[in-house]
Amino acid sequence: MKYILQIIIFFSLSIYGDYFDHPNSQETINELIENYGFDSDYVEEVFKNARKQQKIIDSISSPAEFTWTWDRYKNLFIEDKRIKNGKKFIDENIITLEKAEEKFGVPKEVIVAILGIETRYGKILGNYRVLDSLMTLGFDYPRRSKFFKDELIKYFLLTRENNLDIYKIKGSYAGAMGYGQFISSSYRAYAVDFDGDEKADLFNSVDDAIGSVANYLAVHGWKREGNIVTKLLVNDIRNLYKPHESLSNFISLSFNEDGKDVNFIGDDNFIAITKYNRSHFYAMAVYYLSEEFKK
Ligand SMILES: [Ca+2]
Repeated sequence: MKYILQIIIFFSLSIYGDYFDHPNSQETINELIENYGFDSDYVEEVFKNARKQQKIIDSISSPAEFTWTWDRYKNLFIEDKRIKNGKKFIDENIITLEKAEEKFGVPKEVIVAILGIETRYGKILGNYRVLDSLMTLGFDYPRRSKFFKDELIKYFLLTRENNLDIYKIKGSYAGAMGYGQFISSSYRAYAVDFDGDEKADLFNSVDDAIGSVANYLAVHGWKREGNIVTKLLVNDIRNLYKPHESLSNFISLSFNEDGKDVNFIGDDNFIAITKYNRSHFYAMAVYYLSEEFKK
């Protein structure tokens, strides 16, 4: 009897532990109804159907980019299968990739490296309902609550504008979606239609995904023909970058590779990649993977 009671309590909590009555959600609920014109019954239903997922909070608290060593991170992303599938992806999408390279100035290898690192070229789009991720992080993760509450509002808008099912879309623990793992605000701002059907669809259109990644980088400072990183053979930036070249943005980087410190200069295009994901590990992995495709 006691055991059955525990089961009943467990299921009650998981069914009724919704976000409509959550003490932190009221302001966002009002904003959606009053500022953005969503129907109050619809908002209530959506908030009641969202689920808190502890795994989401656990995952965001220890991201690989900031807890792993560079060697471990690099080995995860720069490996044979991902390289082989990336080359295959380039062959299969060469016309679209060349069109994107021409229009946005971003090399095809870089676009494909990002898609490969984000989702294995669209194979793994994430297992969390975006709705649950944004509610959990918006209302139960105080450290970044403002950011994720804002993304939740953008998610409501995105699903309305693009006629998407707000309950069904899945993504990363942080609410990133589709081939290139765009969060809602990025999707609305930088996704482009690149296959000509007048809709930016980052879930089903490979062409739109390719164009949107390139557009994102172009908007965030990518320079056509620019550098990503330069490996330093001497540990002295001044020998390479003379004052007359000071117009270029760059950052100095140091990575421990196989027990040795290796120094690089990260140039404008490295910085542009960090706007996609602010981790230096991430940007360096994109660079390494893109170079593998050229071999
Ligand atoms: Ca399209």
